Amino acid sequence: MKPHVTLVNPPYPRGSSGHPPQAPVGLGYLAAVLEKNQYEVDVVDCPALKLSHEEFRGEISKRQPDIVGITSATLTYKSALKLARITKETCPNCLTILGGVHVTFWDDKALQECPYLDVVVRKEGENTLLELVQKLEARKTFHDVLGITYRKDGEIVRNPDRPYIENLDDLPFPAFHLWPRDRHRREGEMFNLITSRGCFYWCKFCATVRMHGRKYRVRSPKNVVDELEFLHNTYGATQFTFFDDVFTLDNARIEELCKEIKKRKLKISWYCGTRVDMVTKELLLEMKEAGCVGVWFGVESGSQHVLDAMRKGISTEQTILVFGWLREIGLQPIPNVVVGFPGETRQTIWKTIKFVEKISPDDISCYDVATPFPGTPMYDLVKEKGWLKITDFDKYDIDTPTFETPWLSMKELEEIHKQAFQHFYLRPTYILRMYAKGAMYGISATKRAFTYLLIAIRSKLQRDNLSRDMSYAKADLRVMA
Ligand code: B12
Ligand code: SF4
Repeated sequence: MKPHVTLVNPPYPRGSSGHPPQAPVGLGYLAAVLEKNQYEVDVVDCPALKLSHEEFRGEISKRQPDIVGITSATLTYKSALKLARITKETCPNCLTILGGVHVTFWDDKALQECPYLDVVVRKEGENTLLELVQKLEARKTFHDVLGITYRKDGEIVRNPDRPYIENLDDLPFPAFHLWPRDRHRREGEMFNLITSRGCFYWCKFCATVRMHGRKYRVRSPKNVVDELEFLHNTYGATQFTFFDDVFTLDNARIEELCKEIKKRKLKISWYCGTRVDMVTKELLLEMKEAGCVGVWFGVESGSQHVLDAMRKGISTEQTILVFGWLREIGLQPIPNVVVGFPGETRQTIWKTIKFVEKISPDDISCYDVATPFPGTPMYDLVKEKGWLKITDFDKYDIDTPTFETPWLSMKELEEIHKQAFQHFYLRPTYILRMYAKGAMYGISATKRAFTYLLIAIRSKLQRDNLSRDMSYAKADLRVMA
């Protein structure tokens, strides 16, 4: 009999900042590959359905799968382990598998920490999961499957890595039809796509490049636009986000992609993210003509010294230049900024705050708190130096300081992180500008600025969890849009 597989997105830990529900593309690919091979697959997306761990127990008992595959980032790791326990308590014969960016670098520890977990899948998961399911179906041992870590006779065994998928066009489109779309629609429907995997760069805080490889693998423009068209025709989708780490790493590919969108006359709008040294003004113009409305950039810091320490490989001058181009062209520039990287001082963070205000975006995506994710050189450094103070992964939500250095305490970082938001949104020039934008472009720009302004004032008065409020506000604003 063919095994029945349930894929699970775990609940966020209580108190951590939430997100509007979004179908995880990684799980979507895993489900699509299994479906393509005629396996029965379903999905339990706990954040989208607002399911607690106990409610998950009911779901799994109803479904009685043969295999449960759970995804997790560092923040949801403990939550994922809880789901593995509940699964084994409810279906003792079910094989429990955990995959994703966190356990790729925490594989042996995950198996030590959780006796209810059978297998960890490291790095890219499509072919590894498929092979595991095929082995189970054939009643063969899975012990020779590449890319897994598992327990054998009480010992933990780590098999060699599986080579990366070379041609991403070979993959089917993510199985979004398995997601609770009503819920997504209510939250303002935005479809996420990934058109490339891996990166050439080697930033010290980045887990992704260590996960998906230091080689840039891409889908062809035709394959990407086929997916856009499919989502448009099937679900009426008009808004998309390309969640690639460096969407424009290959400029020629993006030019071709834009031409293909225009050729097919797709009436869509989209966001993407990239690096400031990977765009030209001409490319940005072409992107705008093809429906691009905003681009977020890893600006990271306003201090060249900190950028160099991160091994980011960009200059603050490049950021100023590119943000100028975006404003000229009429694209929304969104900076991603990290505060508290090892070596930061109060002075360098204030330099960053001033820098962000100088490049003057309409919104800041967020000021992330530097968080040492396992698998990154930053994690190794703070561990080795004895700076790591918070080892509870439920707190790794990029809003909460987790380590302190001789130059910056966690208390100082927490304070300055809050001040950064307040400083940005409470500037009279900003308020006036957003008011004018509202007059010019409609009420939503003013509404957005006003909401953030209220949050900043409230947080100044109450000193409460500003970041959580910010992400709830973002969710609310999407519903209002
Ligand atoms: C889109 C995105 C989001 C979206 C959607 C989440 C999602 N899971 O898709 C939103 C906005 C909700 C989000 C939220 C967060 N994110 Co995010 N996000 C991303 C981003 C940009 C793309 C994810 C993606 O689609 N990748 C492409 C797919 C193909 O790869 P994948 O997800 O890794 O999945 C593959 C493998 O991991 C594996 N796999 C994954 N799960 C499983 C399960 C099984 C059973 C198996 C067998 C295999 C397997 O197979 C998949 C297919 O090959 C990544 C960066 C990146 N490039 O991955 C960051 C990233 C995953 N996010 C990150 C962070 C920090 C967060 C937040 C903590 C931020 C916050 N405070 O809110 C939360 C936590 C989310 C969570 N559920 O835990 C970090 C995670 C680092 C870490 N070690 O935890 C990343 C790596 C960014 C970075 N450079 O640091 N995120
Ligand atoms: S942060 Fe971005 S540019 Fe740097 S290594 Fe990671 S994916 Fe590449």
